[in-house]
Amino acid sequence: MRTYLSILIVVSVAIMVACGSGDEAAPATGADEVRVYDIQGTVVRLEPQDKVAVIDHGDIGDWMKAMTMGYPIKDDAAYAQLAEGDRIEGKVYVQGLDYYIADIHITAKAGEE
Ligand SMILES: [Cu+2]
Repeated sequence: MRTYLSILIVVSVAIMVACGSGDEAAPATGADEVRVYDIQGTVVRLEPQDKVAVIDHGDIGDWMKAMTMGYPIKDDAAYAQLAEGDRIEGKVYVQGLDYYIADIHITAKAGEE
């Protein structure tokens, strides 16, 4: 019984160590390097509480097909300029599962061509 318990503890510690080192090793591998893509689309909705713009966009490189989805925008001034219906272009910064839009230009204000 003591032997069984000892093995259980050793295995548990080994698992914890393995998980811990995995987390630490992730950044060093470069697997989560930042990738940058062009995005073009139309603002269909703004969610100011989250500083998210829901954008109906075309294909984004090899990262995402054309769809309508929300993108965080970190730059307060850039976010404040946006209105629903604006056509925009900019850059999507992708790192792992994280992404946001920056370098935004409004190519046509809502209601204009
Ligand atoms: Cu998407």
